[in-house]
Amino acid sequence: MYRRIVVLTGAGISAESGIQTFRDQDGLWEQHHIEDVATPEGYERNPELVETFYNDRRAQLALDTVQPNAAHLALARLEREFNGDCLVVTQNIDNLHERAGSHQLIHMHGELAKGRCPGSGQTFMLQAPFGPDNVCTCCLPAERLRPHVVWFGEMPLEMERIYDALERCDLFLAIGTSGTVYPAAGFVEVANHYSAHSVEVNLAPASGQSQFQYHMTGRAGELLPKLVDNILAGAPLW
Ligand code: BV8
Repeated sequence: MYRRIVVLTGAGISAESGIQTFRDQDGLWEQHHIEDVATPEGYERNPELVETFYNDRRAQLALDTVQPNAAHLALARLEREFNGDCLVVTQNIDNLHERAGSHQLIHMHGELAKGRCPGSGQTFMLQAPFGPDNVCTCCLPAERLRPHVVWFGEMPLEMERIYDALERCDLFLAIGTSGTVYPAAGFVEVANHYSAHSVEVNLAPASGQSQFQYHMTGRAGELLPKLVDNILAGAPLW
């Protein structure tokens, strides 16, 4: 039935792994001001505050209790067993998709596991928490590594590759994202424009003006395994 699938994931796919989302109850943006912790200006003003914000999230991700959930595993199974292209584009900076076994994966907003040299742009797997002593090895004098994270006002990563995949896909899935942040929130329009089927999986019922052709309401961990079964069986999704 389908040959090329693009899956966009947001914080909602990691919620069942115990990672807070941004805009749900007690979400991350309830405890922090976006402009203080997720903008270049905020980092400029108070790097320690931003480093603490990301060091705390790295520490949480390292907990044994935080593991890929059934939704991450279902997407990895889809990539393995689907007879066609399957690309996951995640807005999340956690590493749960990789740990579930996804390989065709783009982190369009960066990765918690990496630091970036502000001078050269080179990225490094982090060996220690962010801080004044965690510096690059590519510059003299060495520069303090910043989070390899796309902040508001910064260009998301691999956009050309993403738009190319969106224009060619015949199925676009959006899993656990509130569709509030651009350009990710605009991907469904591109998919629809190129006549793909568009399906949204979200805990909250679709708001009136949903641009998705089909909306599945419920937890991703519960709905995704069945949705993947149907895609693999070539069964109609609605
Ligand atoms: C850009 C960092 C252009 C990493 C994030 C002024 C200046 C510049 C740009 C702008 C501007 N004004 C507006 C913009 C555009 C801006 C934007 O969209 N702002 C919004 C607020 C209006 N976008 C940008 O700035 C982007 N860059 O536009 O660059 C440009 C052009 C030229 C030159 C230079 C630049 C960059 C955006 C990236 C920002 N970084 N994160 C980090 O700290 O994590 S955004 C952050 O929020 C996340 O990364 C994520 O992408 C985003 C959205 O969050 P969601 O993932 O959707 O999570 P949320 O909590 O919102 O929703 C969770 C959903 O899951 C809910 O719907 C819930 O119902 C559901 N759910 C919960 N549990 C479950 C579930 N679903 C299923 N199952 C469950 N169990």
